[in-house]
Amino acid sequence: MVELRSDTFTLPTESMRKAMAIAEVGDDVWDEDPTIHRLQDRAAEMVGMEASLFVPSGTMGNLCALLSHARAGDEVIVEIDSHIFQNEVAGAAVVGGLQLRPLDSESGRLQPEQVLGAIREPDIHEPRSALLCLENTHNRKGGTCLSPNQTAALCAVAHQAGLKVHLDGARVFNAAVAQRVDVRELTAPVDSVMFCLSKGLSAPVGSMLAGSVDFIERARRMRKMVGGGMRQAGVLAAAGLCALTEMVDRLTEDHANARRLAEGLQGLSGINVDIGRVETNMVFGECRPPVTARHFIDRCRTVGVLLDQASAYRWRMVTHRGVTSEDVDYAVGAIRRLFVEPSTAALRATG
Ligand code: TLP
Repeated sequence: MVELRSDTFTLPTESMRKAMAIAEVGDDVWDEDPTIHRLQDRAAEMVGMEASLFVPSGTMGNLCALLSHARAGDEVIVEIDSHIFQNEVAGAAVVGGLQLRPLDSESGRLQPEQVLGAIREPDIHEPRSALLCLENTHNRKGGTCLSPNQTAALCAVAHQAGLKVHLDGARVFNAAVAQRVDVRELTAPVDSVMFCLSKGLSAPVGSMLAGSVDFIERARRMRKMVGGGMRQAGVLAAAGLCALTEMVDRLTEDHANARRLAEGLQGLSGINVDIGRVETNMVFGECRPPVTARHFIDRCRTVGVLLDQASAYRWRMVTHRGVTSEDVDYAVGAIRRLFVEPSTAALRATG
């Protein structure tokens, strides 16, 4: 099977398994796990922040960030297709009493004027604008990148009006590697950043939330509140340390494979590939009605290619360490054959 559903399917490396086996551990709720301390120090340094916190998932990292920056009744500006708005089970509203204000964008890049227009003046009738959330890379808009300049311009507008900025940087290392910039150029202007160890970086579990010492102190309480205080989790942090030291540079391979995949799938009569948005490790595309994404995905599974559904007609493929360029060539060949075989005439007939 060629696993293109998500980079969350990456398996831990040999060196991670070894590091996990010998990790020194302690009770992290008591802040006494030495391996977690090492990971938190290293992560904070890499993204240029004062401190960081190991959290079980990206979703919990984002939630702790929102709860630490804003209070019930506040408004949080988000991009309409952001993970926080679309894929986090309304946690900000349920747990935090926060109102999310979604703004649409072309390819996931909010414009500073648009953000400025959404920031509220103090008014007794209105919620307080407290926080702007960015997402880099932007998942549902295609794995697209915000540049250092775009990030800085958006932060300037928010900061000027007294808002904080949180970056959902689940794949911020993909963004940095793709743009050949130090990740700090993408994180320096924001007040907090969450990034995932468990996606392209291949660790089995965990994400990091980074920011100022004060912010991380609040986030630590929030993590405990939502049940994310873990005990001897240094076994997981050990894998996270390997992820940060050994897995960042190789992300370029995933990006090259995504491009190879997108180019290979171009020109088929039944699907459109969003080739213009392939900037990192994701390839999105659309089926032409009446063929639905579900139908296409089911057919691909029969030839050993697994992909993910994004909406009724849209699908997503994600490259990662578990997918080689040979796997990509196999997937392209197998999918192309689907469009010409008589048994899959339904796909062909849509051209
Ligand atoms: N994304 C997952 C799914 O939830 C969609 C994936 O397969 O891509 N921010 C962004 C931008 C994400 O893409 C994700 C996960 C998260 C946050 C949440 O991370 P986890 O899964 O660790 O809670």
